[in-house]
Amino acid sequence: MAVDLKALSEFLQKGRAKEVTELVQQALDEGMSAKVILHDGLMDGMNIIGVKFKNNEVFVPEVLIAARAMNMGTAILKPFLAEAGEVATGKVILGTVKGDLHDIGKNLVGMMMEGKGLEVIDLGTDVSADRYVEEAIKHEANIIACSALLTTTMTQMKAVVEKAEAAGIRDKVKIMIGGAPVTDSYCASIGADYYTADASSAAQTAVEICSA
Ligand code: B1M
Repeated sequence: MAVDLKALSEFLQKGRAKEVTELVQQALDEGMSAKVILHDGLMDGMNIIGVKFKNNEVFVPEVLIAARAMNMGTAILKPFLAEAGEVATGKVILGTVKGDLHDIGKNLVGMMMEGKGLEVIDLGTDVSADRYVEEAIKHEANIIACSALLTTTMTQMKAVVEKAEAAGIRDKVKIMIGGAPVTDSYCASIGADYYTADASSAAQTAVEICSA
């Protein structure tokens, strides 16, 4: 019987990692597209958790176990999320900004970029502006990519732009930003180079930067 993506979403909401990974694998085995599994199963579940979290119907521990199940599910999808098409070369320093521990969106951005052939140096979460810049210099990166999920931490992106300027690398590195509270106008206001709304367009933009 075909995998029920609603069931996948519900297992994710309950943080049932074992069932989530089994259903993701089964859906792939049945030939379902990785994008459909991601959007209609895993992300659907995480969106529902987000609404419940906001309404105080679930709390941090439940969200954490759901996030763990999400990361385990997306890890299985990783090789299949790579879109066919152009393959680019270039280096990206990726991380979630200082004070911010949300990593699911950032991980998706990394997977999509790797799928396009880019080398991604993932610094993880809670990354200081200094660290982004140090690593960009060390690896001679083409791009610094910053993710933020909190209105209180997105301001760190401005610090990254300023540190890159102060270190004299601003003309060598493009700064990409994204995450739920981030917008195009915020990007322009802090002097970053590109805002993209989702992981797929982030990867596409990174390819265009590296091919230019
Ligand atoms: Co948090 N949290 N959280 N949380 N959490 C949000 C973000 C929130 C909107 C929930 C809510 O109130 N509805 C709210 C933020 C409110 C605000 O600032 N406006 C919130 C809050 C308040 C908090 C805490 C402060 C709660 C507390 O402790 N009282 C706390 C902060 C901790 C910290 O970071 N210091 C906190 C903690 C957590 C957990 C640890 C429990 C957990 C994170 C676990 C983890 O990531 N490993 C968590 C989660 C899971 C969420 C929600 C439910 C889901 C986020 C997520 O992973 N979404 C979230 C509610 C929501 O978003 N609906 C919420 C799925 C993911 C695929 O989407 O990350 O948006 P997203 O990524 C998207 C795009 O944004 C984009 O691409 C992805 C899609 O393709 N994108 C980029 C992301 N980065 C990009 C970079 C790019 C380009 C695109 O270029 C570089």
